Amino acid sequence: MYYFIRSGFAQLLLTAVLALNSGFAASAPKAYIGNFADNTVSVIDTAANKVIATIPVEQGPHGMAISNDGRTVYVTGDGSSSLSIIDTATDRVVKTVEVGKAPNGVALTPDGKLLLVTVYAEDRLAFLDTTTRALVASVAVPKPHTVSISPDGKWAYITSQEPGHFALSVIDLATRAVVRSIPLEKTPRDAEFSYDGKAFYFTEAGVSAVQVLDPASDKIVAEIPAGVSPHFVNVFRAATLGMVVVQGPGEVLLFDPATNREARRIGVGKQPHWLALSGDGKTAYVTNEGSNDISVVDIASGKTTTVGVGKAPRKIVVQQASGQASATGASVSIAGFAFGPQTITVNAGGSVTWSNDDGSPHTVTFKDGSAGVKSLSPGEKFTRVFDRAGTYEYFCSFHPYMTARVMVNAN
Ligand SMILES: [Cu+2]
Repeated sequence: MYYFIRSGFAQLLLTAVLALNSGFAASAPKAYIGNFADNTVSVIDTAANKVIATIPVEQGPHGMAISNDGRTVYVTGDGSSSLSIIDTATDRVVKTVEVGKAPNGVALTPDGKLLLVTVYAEDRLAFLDTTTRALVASVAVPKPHTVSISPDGKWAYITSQEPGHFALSVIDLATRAVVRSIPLEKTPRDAEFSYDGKAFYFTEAGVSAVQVLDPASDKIVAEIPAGVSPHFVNVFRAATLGMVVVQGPGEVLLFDPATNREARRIGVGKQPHWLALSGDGKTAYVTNEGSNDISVVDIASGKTTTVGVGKAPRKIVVQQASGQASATGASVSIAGFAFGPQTITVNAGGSVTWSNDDGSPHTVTFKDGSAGVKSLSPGEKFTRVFDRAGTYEYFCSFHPYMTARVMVNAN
């Protein structure tokens, strides 16, 4: 009898633990969608495909970016002069920053230290320090619309929409100066570097094809016929095929980046605007500006699920960390006496590999005393698998100011 009661108590404890675990699962990757016409951001739980929060932001949410650790979302208010900064832990705006009139596109540098903001009505590109959240620089660019940064962090390409002088403005991020301008005949729309930086894709108003530019020569090397009004285009790290959002027919066009040939098409909602990919590369999230919803696309099967959001959804970002880790294994680079990224997220069972890309030896020492590495020489690697959910703080015992963490999500 006593044993029986004990057993019942154990079961109660187990239930409590399971409830906690499902709480973790519910906070797995979220998607953030800017609703241009009602000045809100819809938050979707990608596990349930449900809107779990609606966040008021500045007028005309337009450009969006998410930090590498998935903790911060940046949204410009096209009809304002502000940038809203959302903390994804609470799904609230934690700061509104004055950046200049009619801010459009945004992009984070690969190290996450700077956010570049195109300030359309003031003909300039603003640089925001993401730590202090203060503007630190400004570079003149006529009617700047979108901005894309090369994966090596050296260049920013900006679509410049000044009538009669359409161009891609190229900015050297080390000197923060426009170094050249690539003239275009038509108004440039979206423009993106591929994940490996080998190609640069862009679309133009009135042109039914994607332009493929070789960033080494700044020459257009191919065109991908897309149909009426191609808008967003990119080639993501986690997917083998490139993706184009085609507004006229309401489709996602998939293409082979090696040949620039069409692979297939998947129908989505009305007047699709933008696309974000899950970290594992399996699911695309497409905003449908004309039907006030998003299409959740299973890329392998082409099956889509529709989720209603606010009015005129345009941009979308999706938390990447956990999924990306499970697909490719997460990696941390030790360079310049720092761990990068400082927070890396994996799913339980996922691995993290540290590479010493620095000139001196370092350690990976966990505060809880669990398995790390006592000395990692330049060029060496260390991998650890994380089976249990939790936050693992670590540092370098040679240089204790070098601190970082691994966050492990429950599966
Ligand atoms: Cu060190």
